Amino acid sequence: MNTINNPLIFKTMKKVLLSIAVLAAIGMTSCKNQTEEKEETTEMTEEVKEIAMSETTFGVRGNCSMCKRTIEEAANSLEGVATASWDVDRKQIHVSYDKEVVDEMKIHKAIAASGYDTEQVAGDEEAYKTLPECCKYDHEMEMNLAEPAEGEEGNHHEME
Ligand SMILES: [Cu+2]
Repeated sequence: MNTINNPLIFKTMKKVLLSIAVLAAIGMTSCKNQTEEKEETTEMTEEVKEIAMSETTFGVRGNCSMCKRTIEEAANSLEGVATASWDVDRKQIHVSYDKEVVDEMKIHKAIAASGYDTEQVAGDEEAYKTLPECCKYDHEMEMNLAEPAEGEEGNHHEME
């Protein structure tokens, strides 16, 4: 009577047992892989990985080198992201990633969660509030610029 009365406990136990089973299965397959496929596949998996790597470039707002660190860390924190490099002049990030593991929208969302606007996902407001003052970028800022900001170029010409 008691156990039937409490479906929550039953459900939780089921969940726990299921995760143990899954973990055991993963453990078993990875051991198997290590012993059986060790020598044969080393070369092949490297090749496959290279082919699977995708590249993307999209706009991300930000001000300075601290923004750069936060933005890149957010992208790099995702499993499947190989490299992430944000360009302060172009307000643009370049990411290479394994599309079998992570998709582009996840990268947008991770950056947005750290407080930064991407061209597809608005930055999380709470995270934005915790950014250092110098990093509180303008939400109207142009991003995805083809060339570095004109102001700097102009100054160089005046100097000549
Ligand atoms: Cu900054």
